[in-house]
Amino acid sequence: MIWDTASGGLAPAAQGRQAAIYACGITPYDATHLGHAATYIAWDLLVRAWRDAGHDVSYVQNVTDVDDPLLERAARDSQDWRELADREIDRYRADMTALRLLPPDHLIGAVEALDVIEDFSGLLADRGALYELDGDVYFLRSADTAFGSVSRLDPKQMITLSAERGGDPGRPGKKDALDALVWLARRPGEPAWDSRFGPGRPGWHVECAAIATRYLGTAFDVQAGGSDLIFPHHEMSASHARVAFAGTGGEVFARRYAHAGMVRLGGEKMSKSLGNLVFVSELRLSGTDPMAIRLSILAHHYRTDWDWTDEGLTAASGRLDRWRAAVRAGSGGQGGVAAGPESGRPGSAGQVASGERVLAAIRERLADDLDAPGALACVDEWAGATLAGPAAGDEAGQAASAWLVRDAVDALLGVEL
Ligand code: 5CA
Ligand code: ZN
Repeated sequence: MIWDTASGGLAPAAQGRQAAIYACGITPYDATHLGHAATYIAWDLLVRAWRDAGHDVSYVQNVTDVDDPLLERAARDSQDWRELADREIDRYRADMTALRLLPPDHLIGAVEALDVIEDFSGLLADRGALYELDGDVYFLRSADTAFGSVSRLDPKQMITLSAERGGDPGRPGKKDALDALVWLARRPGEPAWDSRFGPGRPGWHVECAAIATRYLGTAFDVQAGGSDLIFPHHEMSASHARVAFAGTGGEVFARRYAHAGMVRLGGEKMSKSLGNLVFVSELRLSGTDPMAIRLSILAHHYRTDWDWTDEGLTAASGRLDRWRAAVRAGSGGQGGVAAGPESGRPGSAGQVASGERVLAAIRERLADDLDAPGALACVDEWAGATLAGPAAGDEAGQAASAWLVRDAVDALLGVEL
């Protein structure tokens, strides 16, 4: 079960054997910070839980590799916007690999998907849901009777959030303050591509609506992002898709909308625009074990807002040391697959059961809205008991248990012990 923002309750994350998730990706104008890492680790837990449960998982992420903040940063630093994006995408991939996130099946940049976005926008035009304003093209939100069903906010709140998060509710000439930009006509000094709407570049929401539906189909299981994307971004993407695929019958866009809480620094949301950032790459360079970073994040439930602190990282390092010590102690100092229980030293029922209990408990906690803190507590309990001393005469059983816990923590929580 996962919390679904649109229905305001817990709901099964997948419907059948196939399970598909679209997670909004980065805008690559600065390095990956702990807030990004926390959000992507949440979806990584879902993907791991799905795989463990036997689903065929499709995982798609975009990269907003042309957008205002990227172009503004490139202009500020007098660098080529493509070079900036490429460098930050590489850094993002390296950070995610170090934190042991399973890569998406597709990581699609807006620029490489321009034809996909144009095709999708064409569907909106065919339905009469677009209009032009000084060469720019807007989506008529009145074309969608279900507009508002993701965020369930009232129009006043929507207008406030739209103004804060890249929208232009006050632009004169718009038919409705909440109509969203689908195609931005060429601006001097900015990149532009030819299209049926003239030279320009795509809007943000249509980018995700088009990429998600092209790679996952008209309907898929989960649309995921931080809670700052609930409105306008996820509302608009869903709305675009509902209009584009109206009349096709059946469900359109995501069945569930999953949102992660915001990671703060010093009480304020960690954000590129505020500049109060802790970068994953800098922590790694300073010698911090990526598994300690991952454990610091997993100590918080993904839906809560929380503060990144040095104390949290120190506590996670201590936990990592304890777990590793317990695996060493439990396995008699001979960890490693070759010497594992498969090599003909089956453990006794009692100790194996204790490993199996930990595995079952982690599975059960993750199935309950990705309760990582609950899963960590189960492993803590096992580590405490193991470090307290082996059951007399049961070293083989304890070793089997230790290997099972090590593998479960690796596969389900993504933490290498
Ligand atoms: N490219 C768009 C999505 S299509 C974008 O929002 N990019 S981003 O780089 O700004 O953010 C990438 C992801 O990190 C988004 O899901 C966003 O909600 C999430 N995020 C950003 N800041 C934080 C934060 N402080 N805490 C948690 N998640 C965050
Ligand atoms: Zn997105």
